[in-house]
Amino acid sequence: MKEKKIYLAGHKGMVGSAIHRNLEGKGYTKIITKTLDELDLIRQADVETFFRSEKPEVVIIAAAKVGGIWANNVYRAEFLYQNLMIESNLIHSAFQNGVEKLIFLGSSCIYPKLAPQPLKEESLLSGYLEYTNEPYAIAKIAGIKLCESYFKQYESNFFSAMPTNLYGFYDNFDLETSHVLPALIRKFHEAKESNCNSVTLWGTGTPKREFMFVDDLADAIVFLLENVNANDIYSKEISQINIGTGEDLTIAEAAEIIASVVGFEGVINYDSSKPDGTPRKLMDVSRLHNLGWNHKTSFREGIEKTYKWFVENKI
Ligand code: GFB
Repeated sequence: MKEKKIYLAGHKGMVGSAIHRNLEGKGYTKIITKTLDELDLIRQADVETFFRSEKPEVVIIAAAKVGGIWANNVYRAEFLYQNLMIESNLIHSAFQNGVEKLIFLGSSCIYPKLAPQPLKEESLLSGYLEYTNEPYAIAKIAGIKLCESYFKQYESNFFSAMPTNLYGFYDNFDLETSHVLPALIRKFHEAKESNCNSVTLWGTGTPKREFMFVDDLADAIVFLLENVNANDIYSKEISQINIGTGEDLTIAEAAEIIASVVGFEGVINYDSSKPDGTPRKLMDVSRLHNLGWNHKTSFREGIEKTYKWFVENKI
């Protein structure tokens, strides 16, 4: 696999940059990347021209329009349209140009809001989605089904991996559009630095989330690249494979740990006028474990690494 020409779509984002680091660390040298200025993945003709000229042998789709609960709930049309266009253009051009293997990334929000926990791959499409991220989830489910359909109709070696909530280096720390963990890191840091004695978080703090450090996710993706093919997934009557830690905690518990790492000792308040989102989304990762891969970074260790990076790079 190391001799293959790999196109890594979305290499500048938190996930893409982590996969890039992991590939380079393992000795991959033929990694093709394109910035948004060089290639707008929403423009089908440009994507087709790129694939015809570059002819990648492998494609990893880490490019997407992403964000936390507030961004998903507000920019609903952008999340649906942009993610549909990005995945459709990349998956179809990969098929047209005979790409040997493609891995598509989604998110644990594709599962029904109230599906039995932990979430099994088989529970996809078994119930209603969480309202706040329904557009993004529908786009990602469409991408999953597109990969599966190219496999079933043309035997394309295209499959999907569904990571749990992620955090780490190069995350988005904007307080409106970010996911919860970078928002908490920044809120506690700024409160500590300004000697403010209280921080207000969204919702009630009671929802549970599973969080994976992004470098572990990247390692899992490269593990799948080197050890798994589409038939290994679809022959098990599932459409995608879960990637997670198998452990979750409440937002309030995560906040306490982050406050402790940052050194914030004030009061944590909750604004229940803001949405809680889905009550829980712990993924069943037994299939990934049975394949021989496990995460390495504990929650506290990942937060410590991320906070150190935040202080060194974002202040
Ligand atoms: O990561 P997050 O924004 O999205 O987490 P989801 C939201 C949870 O954290 C909610 C609470 O329960 C929020 O009430 N929270 C508390 C906060 N304070 C904050 C804060 O300051 N900022 C944010 N963002 N949340 C996303 C999906 O769901 O998960 C995406 O919308 C994607 O599509 C992503 O699937 C992985 O975990 O609820």
